[in-house]
Parts: sequence; C-alpha cells; structure tokens
Amino acid sequence: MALLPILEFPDPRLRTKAVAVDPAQVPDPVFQRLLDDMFETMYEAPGIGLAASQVDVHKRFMVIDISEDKSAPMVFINPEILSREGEQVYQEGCLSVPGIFADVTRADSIDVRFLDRSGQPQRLQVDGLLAVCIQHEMDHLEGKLFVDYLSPLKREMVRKKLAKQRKLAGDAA
Ligand code: GNR
Ligand code: NI
Repeated sequence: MALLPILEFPDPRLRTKAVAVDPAQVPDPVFQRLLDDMFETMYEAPGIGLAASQVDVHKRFMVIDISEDKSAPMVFINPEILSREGEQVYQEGCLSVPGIFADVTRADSIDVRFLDRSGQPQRLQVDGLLAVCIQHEMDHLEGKLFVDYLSPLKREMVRKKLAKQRKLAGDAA
C-alpha cells in the first residue's frame, strides 16, 4: 500500500471534471490497489472521505468511512443522486483545503445509486453526515470545492491563508 499526494486548493487540477469508470475495469488489480491506497491515504490524513480527483485521478469514484474506528469502509463508483430531500447545515472541512472550516447547506437526505468495490450495483437512502460526505465527494468529481459556496471575498481569504501556511511550512512541493 502507499500514501498518495493530495492536491490542494487552488491547484487547477482540482477543477477537472471526472469521467465515468468503465465497470469492466473495477475488478482490475490496478484499480483495486488504487482503492486500497486511497483508504490508506484517507485514514492517515485523517479524513472521512476521499474523492479520486483529490489524488489527481479524474474518474468518478470515492472512498468514505465515517466510523470512528475504520470499521465502515465504503466505495462509491459512478455515484448518481436519484433524489434529495430537506436541508442540513454542516461545518465542513476538506483535505484539499487544510485547516479551513465553514458551514455548508446541503440536502438532508439523498437516494444514491452506485457500484460497490466488487462492481455490484447498490442503492442507498442516507442522511446526516454520510449524506453530507457523499455530496461533498460528488462535488469533487465535478471539479467543485466546498469553498465555492463561500463569497468570493472569503474564498480569496482562504487562498491567502493557505499560501501563508505553505510559506511558513517551507513548502517542499
Ligand atoms: O475529512 C473530511 N471531513 C469532512 C467534514 C465535513 C464535511 C465533509 C468532510 S469530507 C473531508 C475529507 C475530504 O476532503 N473529502 O473530499
Ligand atoms: Ni474534500
């Protein structure tokens, strides 16, 4: 297994719109290893979700585990939201926008269809944090970040804060 580098805002590669995964490719050991590497990267960060876009793979899938003990790994391939209900506000963070947190309003409950890591079609009705996380990851696949929901002024403040943090850290990359 391997840790993968996570792209950070405002890297333009995060704006790439991901393309569908070929279902025939799901059993491929190379794809399965990428899923394992994404879980390892997400757990190490630590985070509760990671979209392929964040590791510079512009295909429509993500890994999620909202449990506190790494006990509920979930893979969503070619996810589609079939319906949305209600609204919830959650204070979101993002591994691609480190150290920044802001309230985002999203659907409270969603009906989502996807392929799991064995390529089997699944359909789930979810709410709460899992619904937030799926919507956050699906935004990544569209090239969208949670800071896009902020005003342009606040987004510019975020960009400057990250640039300053990187400068203080002596940005190796
Ligand atoms: O680790 C993460 N936590 C989080 C908290 C609130 C709302 C969304 C998230 S997803 C984030 C990991 C990440 O950046 N996924 O793209
Ligand atoms: Ni994110």
